[in-house]
Amino acid sequence: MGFFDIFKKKKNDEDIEETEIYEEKNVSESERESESESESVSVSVSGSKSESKNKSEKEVQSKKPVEEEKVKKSGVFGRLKKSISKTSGKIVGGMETIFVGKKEIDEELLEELEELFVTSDMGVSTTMKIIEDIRSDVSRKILKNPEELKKALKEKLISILSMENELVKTEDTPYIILVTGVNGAGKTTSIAKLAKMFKEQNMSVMLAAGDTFRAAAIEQLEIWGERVGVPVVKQKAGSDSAAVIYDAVLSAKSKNIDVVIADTAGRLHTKENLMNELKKIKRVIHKEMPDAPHEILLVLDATSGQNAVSQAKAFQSEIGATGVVLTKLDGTAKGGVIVGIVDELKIPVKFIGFGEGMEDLKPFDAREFVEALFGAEKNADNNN
Ligand SMILES: Nc1nc2c(ncn2[C@@H]2O[C@H](COP(=O)(O)OP(=O)(O)OP(=O)(O)O)[C@@H](O)[C@H]2O)c(=O)[nH]1
Ligand SMILES: [Mg+2]
Repeated sequence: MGFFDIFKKKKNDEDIEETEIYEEKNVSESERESESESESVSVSVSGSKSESKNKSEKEVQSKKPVEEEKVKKSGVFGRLKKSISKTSGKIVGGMETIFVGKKEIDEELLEELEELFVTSDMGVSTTMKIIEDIRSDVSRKILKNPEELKKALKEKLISILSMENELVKTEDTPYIILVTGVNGAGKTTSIAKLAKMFKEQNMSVMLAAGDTFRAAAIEQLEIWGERVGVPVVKQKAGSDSAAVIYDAVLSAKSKNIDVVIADTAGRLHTKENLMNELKKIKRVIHKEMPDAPHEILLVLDATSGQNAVSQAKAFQSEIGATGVVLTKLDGTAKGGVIVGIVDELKIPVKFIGFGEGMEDLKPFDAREFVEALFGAEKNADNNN
């Protein structure tokens, strides 16, 4: 199943308008067949596009030609690796420094590692867990030297971060994503990046300017909407956020839009106001569509380190979150916070943001992230 296969197979295939994607993209017959083993169903995109009811599901998978995808992937991996170099320097560079000249794993080494992980924003409880595991493996002679320890730590990080993180699937359309988070976390920018990503998956997108607290927030979303080429539903500043988002849901329904991404305020007069507003938005959407919002994404700024964990705790208990978008991983050494977020809060990280550009957001992949952190090319690094 692909990350973006958000629509479960509908009960009645007749209801589904399939869109001929491959004709537009000029993909050869053989490429069509080699792609996509996923059994998910095609997505209703836009009524105006040509239909092809008799095409098999495979044929209408919204995927790009394989080669193009590969090139893109390796480009993204390179950028990811570069952009998380400060976090990598802190965690992996720090480990290298600790390991210099060490022939065996002693208590001093474990204490130094413990300090390194705590100061890398992984969080105290997660750090303690990792160190305890290592201590036990050392005493059972599973880990015998620092080289083995380094490999074990890498696998440990992958295993902590490897949490099921595909987007929640639904039989409904439109798919509703509510984007929350404190001000400045990167909500609006991430919404634009997400909209672009869904568009590239051949899904139609509509944005809802639910941050009605500031006029500038509405304008900012409109500008992004224009750049990405997606419609934005808005009202004037000061209007009811839930009403704006409700309008967007109705409008998306009537226009057969696939995905609605709703912006929300990051700050109101009080934190209580903010949480109440978010709860109201949830209720209003839920009334119209019982399974929606399908995703409540919490946007967290990696540069805020452990503060991001406290924010996540607050949003988690007040409104629930189906996933985290961790932004600004570029230019910070505090990216280790991702380990604490997943381990302590058990909220999956669904996307990571690593730059201000439109391409600087991607679905989170634990192994890829840790490989990037350890500076090794994915696949080139065989079994460690
Ligand atoms: N370097 C970097 N900057 C980012 C990233 N994501 C967002 N930003 C920047 O962070 C700043 C705030 O982003 P916004 O998207 O406006 O944040 P917001 O959560 O919508 O903020 P409010 O609307 O004030 O609640 C902007 O200058 C963005 O360009 C990222 O991944 N990396
Ligand atoms: Mg904003």
